[in-house]
Amino acid sequence: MKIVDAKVVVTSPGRNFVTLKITTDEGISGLGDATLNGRELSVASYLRDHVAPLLIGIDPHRIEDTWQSLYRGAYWRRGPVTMAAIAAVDVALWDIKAKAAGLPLYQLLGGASRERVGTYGHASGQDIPELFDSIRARLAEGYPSIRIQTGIPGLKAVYGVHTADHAVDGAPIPHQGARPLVEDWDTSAYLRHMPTVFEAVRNEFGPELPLLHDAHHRLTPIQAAQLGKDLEPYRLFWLEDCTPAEDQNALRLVRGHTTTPLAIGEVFNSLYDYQTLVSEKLIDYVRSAVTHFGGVSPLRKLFDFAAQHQIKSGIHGPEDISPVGMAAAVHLDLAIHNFGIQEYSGYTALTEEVFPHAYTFTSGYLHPGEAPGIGVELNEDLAAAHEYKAAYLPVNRLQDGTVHDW
Ligand code: KDG
Ligand code: MG
Repeated sequence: MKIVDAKVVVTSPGRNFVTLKITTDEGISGLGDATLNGRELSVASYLRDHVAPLLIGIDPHRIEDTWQSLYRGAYWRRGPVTMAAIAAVDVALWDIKAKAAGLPLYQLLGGASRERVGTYGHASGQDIPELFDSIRARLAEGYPSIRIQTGIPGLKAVYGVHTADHAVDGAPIPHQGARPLVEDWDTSAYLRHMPTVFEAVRNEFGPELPLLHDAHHRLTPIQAAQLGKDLEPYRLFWLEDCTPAEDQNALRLVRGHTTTPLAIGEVFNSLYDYQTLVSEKLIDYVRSAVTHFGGVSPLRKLFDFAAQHQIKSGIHGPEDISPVGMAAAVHLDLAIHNFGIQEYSGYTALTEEVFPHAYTFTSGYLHPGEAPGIGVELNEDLAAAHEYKAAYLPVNRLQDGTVHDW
């Protein structure tokens, strides 16, 4: 079998997605997700201009060799753009291999280690009553675990909380527009408020509901240690991204002070980003997505490394991972032994139409389905009808105007 075409499709059925479609001379094609929120066109160009020409004529079954040649052969290693592009190739080749074998991808990864894949959904509210309503809505949808985010008294817009009036500083509607929205932040107010939120949620919903929280890289190590200690009575499933992700040593300090479980890694793109964290058991869950970590091949290696240290998976899965990236994640989730949880917030109806898929979401649990490959199609006509629209993640500023981590 030989690759005869590698095509990049950028579509925006509500938000931007970058998809790679690799076609072979035997008529089998495979899809990979290369979406990088807010920097989509750079990955599209990397694939179109620098990777696609290298793929033509090669044997799609040589997944590891192709991965290594794209990684080592470019000389410039790692980084989100490179690794999202390599991820798309890797997943498209796994899709082709599994289709050629007539098997769903999870069978090639060792077969099912469980019957279904447990997820967590997102609940948020400007205040506690609104948060309670949102938790009730997620519970009604069947989610077994819930991430909670709230507004902070005195702040207008905070990560994870969707407001009707998101147009802070006159910026256009959320996500779409030529410039990012600006959110505001006050770490002391946040640190005072969060324990009261968890106390209220535990009082209302009881001790059993698994609760997660994302601090979105906003704390110093000692602030994170303080928050972890303050949240210990509420027995979180995990506290995510408590410090900026680049500094692995920061987690050593946090870990030394708190037993609140820690998750990190959605912005990582290499096994090397985890070397200290995993080998010193400084975290409990690895958060990387197939889409941003170079694909199924390296993520599988990360999970095996993590397993030696009793660390579990918690694959990143918000709406900016396309259904192609989500499908690849669900196959891995089903197959690996050290699965922890899968983030899943669903997609708009239009996105589901652009990417019809075999995976199912039933009462809070995902299953990859039995279609050969990863089990996702791309409706190219519908994709073409929804062109790329410039859209950016917000930036965060302290109340004196200083830029802070978002
Ligand atoms: O593109 C950035 C988002 O994926 C991120 O903000 C979502 O933190 C996130 C999460 O945990 O889903
Ligand atoms: Mg996160």
